[in-house]
Amino acid sequence: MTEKKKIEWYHEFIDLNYQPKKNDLIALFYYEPSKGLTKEDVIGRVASESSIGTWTTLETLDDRIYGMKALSFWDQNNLVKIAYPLELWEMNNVPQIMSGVAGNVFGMKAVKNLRLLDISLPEELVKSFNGPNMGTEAIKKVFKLDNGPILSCVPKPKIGMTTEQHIQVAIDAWSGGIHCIKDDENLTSQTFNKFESRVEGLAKARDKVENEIGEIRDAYINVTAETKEMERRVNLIHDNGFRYFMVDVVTTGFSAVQTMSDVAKDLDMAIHAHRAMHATFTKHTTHGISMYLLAKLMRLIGMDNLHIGTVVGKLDSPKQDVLDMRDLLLNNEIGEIEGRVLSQKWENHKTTMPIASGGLHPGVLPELLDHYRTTDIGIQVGGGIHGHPNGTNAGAKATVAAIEAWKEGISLEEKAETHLELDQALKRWGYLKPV
Ligand code: CAP
Ligand code: MG
Repeated sequence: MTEKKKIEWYHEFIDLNYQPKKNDLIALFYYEPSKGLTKEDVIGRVASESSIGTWTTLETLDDRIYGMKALSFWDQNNLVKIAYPLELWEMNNVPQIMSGVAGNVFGMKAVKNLRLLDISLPEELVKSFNGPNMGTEAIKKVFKLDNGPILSCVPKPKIGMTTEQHIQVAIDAWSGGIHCIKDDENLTSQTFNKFESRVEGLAKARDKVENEIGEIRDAYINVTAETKEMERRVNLIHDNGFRYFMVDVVTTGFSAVQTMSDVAKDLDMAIHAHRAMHATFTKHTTHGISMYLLAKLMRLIGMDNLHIGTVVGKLDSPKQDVLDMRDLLLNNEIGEIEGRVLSQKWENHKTTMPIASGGLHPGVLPELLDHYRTTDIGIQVGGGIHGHPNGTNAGAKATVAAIEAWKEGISLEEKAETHLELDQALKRWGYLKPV
C-alpha cells in the first residue's frame, strides 16, 4: 500500500521562536479566522500565500527555496507579525511588495477579516526608493517663508466652473493670503475647464498677483490621467513656472505614482498627493489596509505633500491615526508601538508634508493646530473660504487671521475684534464641526 502524501504544510510557516534578521521585511496584520479554523490555520496561511507557498506541498520545492519562506513569529490578540527574507522583494518596486504582502491573502476563504496595519522596511529596500524631492523643505525653498503652515484653497463648486471663473477664484484666494490654489480631485480636463487653458491662465494670473503683493504663489494643478498623459501635463505645468503638481495617488496607482516621482525629481518639482478613494480599503478597522501604511508607501515613493486628515473636519480621521501619520511623515526614525505601528528608519529620505483638509473653516483651525502641534503642515480650505458671506477674498483673509491668532496665542474672538472678515466667518459658522 502506498503511503498517502501530506498535502497541507501551512503550519510550517509559523515559528514563534524566530528572531527576525536585520534585513527581514516585517508585516503586522490584524486577523479573524473564518468559522471552524484556528488562529494557527490563519497565520500559517497568510505567511505561506504571501511568500513561497500554496494550498499543497510541492514536488518543485528544494532547500534553497524552502529557506525563503515567510514566518509568522509573533501572535497576540489577533495580531500577527510576519518576517519575510529580503530576497523575496524587488528593489524600488512598490507594486511587487503589495502583490506579495497584500495580495491573495485578502481573498483566502480561511480568513474572515484581515487588516494590514504596517510594514517595516529594511534599509536596503528603503534606500532603493527616491523619497520626496522637497517635502517640508518647500516652505523655505519654494515659498521663501520661515515657517508654515502652507495654506491652500480648493475652488468650489469642485467641478463645473469655467476656466475664467476658476482663475478669478484663484486670484481672489491668492491675493487674500492663500499660498496655493488647488484643483479638486475630480477636476482634470473637462469641456468647461480644459487643462491647458487652466494652466496657462493660472500662470498669467499668478505672475500678476505676485507682482502686486510681492509674495510667492503656486498651484496644485491636478494632472490625474493615463500615465503618459500625466507626464505631458506635468511638463506643461513646469514650462509655466509652477513648482508643484497634483496627482490622485490611489486612483492612478502605485506604478504611475512612481513614474511621476521620477518626473518630479528630473524637473525639480514637488508632488501634492490627494488620496481620494483610500477609504474604500482604509476605513474599516478590521479589514483592509491602514492609511498609515499607505502614507508610508507614499513617502517612500516620493510624495512631497499627502492628505492625512484633520480630526476636526468632515471626513473620518481619528486623532491617533492622524498623529501617528504626522510622526511617520515628519521624523527620520519611528519607534515601534506594539500592535499599532512598527519601527522604521527613513535612511535620510526627506519628509512628506502632512496636509489637513476636508470641512475646515476659520473656527476650527486653532483646534486643528492644537492637535497637530507643528506648523510644518499644509492646511487646505475649500467651502470654508468660498462659503464666507463676503466671498472668496474675504474667506481667505479670515483663514489667514485664524492662523495668526493661533500663532499669537490669542482667541479667535479677540482677533475678530479687529478683523472684520474673521468676525463675519465666526458669525456664519462659529465652531461648527461638519459631518
Ligand atoms: C476639501 C476637499 C478635499 C478633501 C479630501 C473636498 O474641501 O477638496 O478633497 O479634504 O480629504 O473636496 O472635500 P472642503 P482627505 O474644504 O470644501 O471640505 O484629506 O480627508 O482625503
Ligand atoms: Mg476635494
